[in-house]
Amino acid sequence: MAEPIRIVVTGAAGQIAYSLLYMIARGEVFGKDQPLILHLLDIPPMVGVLEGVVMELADCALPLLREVVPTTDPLVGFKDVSAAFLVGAMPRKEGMERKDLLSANVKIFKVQGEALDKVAKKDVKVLVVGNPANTNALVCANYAPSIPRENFSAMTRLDQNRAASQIANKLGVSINEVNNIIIWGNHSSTQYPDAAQGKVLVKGEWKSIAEAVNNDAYLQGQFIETVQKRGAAVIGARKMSSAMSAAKAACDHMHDWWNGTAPGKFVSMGVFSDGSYGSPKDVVFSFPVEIKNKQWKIVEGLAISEFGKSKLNITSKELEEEKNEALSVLDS
Ligand code: NAX
Repeated sequence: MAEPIRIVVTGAAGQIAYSLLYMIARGEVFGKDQPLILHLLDIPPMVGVLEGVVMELADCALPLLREVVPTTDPLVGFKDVSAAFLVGAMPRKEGMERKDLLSANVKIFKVQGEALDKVAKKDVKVLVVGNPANTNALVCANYAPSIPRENFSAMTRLDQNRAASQIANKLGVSINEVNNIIIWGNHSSTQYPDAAQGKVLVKGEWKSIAEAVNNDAYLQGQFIETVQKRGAAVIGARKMSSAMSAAKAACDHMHDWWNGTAPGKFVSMGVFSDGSYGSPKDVVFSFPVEIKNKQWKIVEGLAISEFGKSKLNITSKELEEEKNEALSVLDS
């Protein structure tokens, strides 16, 4: 069997981590023959809860899990890690403005970027889940200059999974018969879920989703709104934000980054923009990507409709604003 690799989950005492840690430790991301050492990072008030999580992981009796390292010190949490799930973040509290949330999180991701820079493996793969995920990933990467910035990404896979599930349901097919739906831009309500490029398997043949659904009003209206507002709908029903589905999406994201995508298939990831599709450069923007040898590549040459372009402009503008706000917090 291979040597164990070290994986860190931050926000390890929180609700997403509660599902995520189990999925990782079962081998669903790095493979069923890859032993793991899990680092659990949270903040000092959560030490007691963290102890409970450590006990439960032990009680799961998982053969791949060689060691668990609970800590509140980022320099211990990030030491020698090969992959990092940055889930922990300051939650939005009542009366808090978006700016206040951004400001609190920018500071957290600065500290974590610096710690990754100092002690993580230089080829570490970093997935930011904590919101505002795209801008947090940008900040984190900027404070880890010795790690290539291609190694930092933000999660829009939950949005992609939500979108695929809507389409599968609409067409009465199973989820693995729906491919290549794209989430463009920010993981926020300005994101553009784009099913037009997607494919669906109908009677043994891959067809365009636009053709199979044959209802532009739905694809440009209800479908987009449902995906954009799904997080709020879950909170409305559960009184807590998405956790199980967020953990599954984080696993899907890292799994595909680690193992690659099948030929002809692409997935959405928030990555550093090179200006593709008219997006602003140097923000973390969700694109369709193909992955080979743990390297992602933006899928180029897709046709974007006028409707799509207007949606891309909205989310681009928001990401630029967030970036400027983050920079002003860091300068102050
Ligand atoms: P919880 O509040 O249950 O857990 C967050 C945990 O992070 C807490 O245990 C807290 O103590 C810890 N934490 C706070 N600051 C920390 C720091 N500096 N270092 C380490 N740990 C720290 O939130 P949960 O429901 O698990 O959600 C976590 C984050 O995911 C939130 O920011 C949330 O907005 C974001 N989400 C992102 C999604 C995405 O698709 N990108 C979807 C799901 C989720 O809403």
